[in-house]
Amino acid sequence: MVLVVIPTYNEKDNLPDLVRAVLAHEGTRVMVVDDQSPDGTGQVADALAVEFPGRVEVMHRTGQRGLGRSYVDGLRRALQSDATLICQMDGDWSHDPQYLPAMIAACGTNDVVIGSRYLRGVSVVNWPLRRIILSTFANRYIRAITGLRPMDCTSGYRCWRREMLARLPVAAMVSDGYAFLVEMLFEAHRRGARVGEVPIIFVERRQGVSKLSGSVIMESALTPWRLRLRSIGRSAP
Ligand SMILES: Nc1nc2c(ncn2[C@@H]2O[C@H](COP(=O)(O)OP(=O)(O)OP(=O)(O)O)[C@@H](O)[C@H]2O)c(=O)[nH]1
Ligand SMILES: [Mg+2]
Repeated sequence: MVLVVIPTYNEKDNLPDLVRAVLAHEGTRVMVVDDQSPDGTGQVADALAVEFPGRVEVMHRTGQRGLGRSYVDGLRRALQSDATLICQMDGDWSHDPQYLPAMIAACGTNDVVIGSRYLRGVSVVNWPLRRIILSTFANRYIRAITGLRPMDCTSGYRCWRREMLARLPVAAMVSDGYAFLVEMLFEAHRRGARVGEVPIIFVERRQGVSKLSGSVIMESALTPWRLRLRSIGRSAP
């Protein structure tokens, strides 16, 4: 069974079609991790759970909201299920479910597979030039400082082999946003994970608003250095 974890914050217009598109692939289930979205995404997700019994689960988070925290909670709960593969995907259609079969197949020879925007040049649609430059620069920067090899270390579209994910100290991770994604990959790399990449075409969100903020960018700039120091300080368990 493949469990797809989708963190959501104000994605009510995107979620129903997205969940249906994921579930169209045999052997998949969905876990929506909602942070009490003011737009009622949580209720939309509950309705989907009723519509697809046993295939859609909803986690309603309370307390401090955040993408990294939602991943921590969602992935830990996912590890309690019997899923053999655990995927993470944004809820805004930037990560098209059509790529799931290729990513799942690539998990045959990899411990984690990234849905990558930068394998064949830049495959991003509807991003302003400055955001493309920021993202490609960020990836070069991350590779240079951390020693990670993938072309897209900040993609949130990933498929993990359960055993690999279970070895990561997910609960101990402190960063949020993109930095959290880099930290996960870094911890996997330190543990000898085979990291694969599958090309995707990333399309900027159709509806809703972006949550990219200055503090997210600042955290992303500092995290690679923190990870590098960590790898000098101690070896991975
Ligand atoms: N649970 C939860 N999900 C979040 C939070 N912030 C963002 N998300 C979700 O995480 C995914 C990625 O967030 P986005 O806002 O799309 O981030 P982005 O892709 O960098 O920015 P966009 O340009 O808006 O697409 C989406 O599914 C969001 O709904 C949060 O605080 N909590
Ligand atoms: Mg997005």
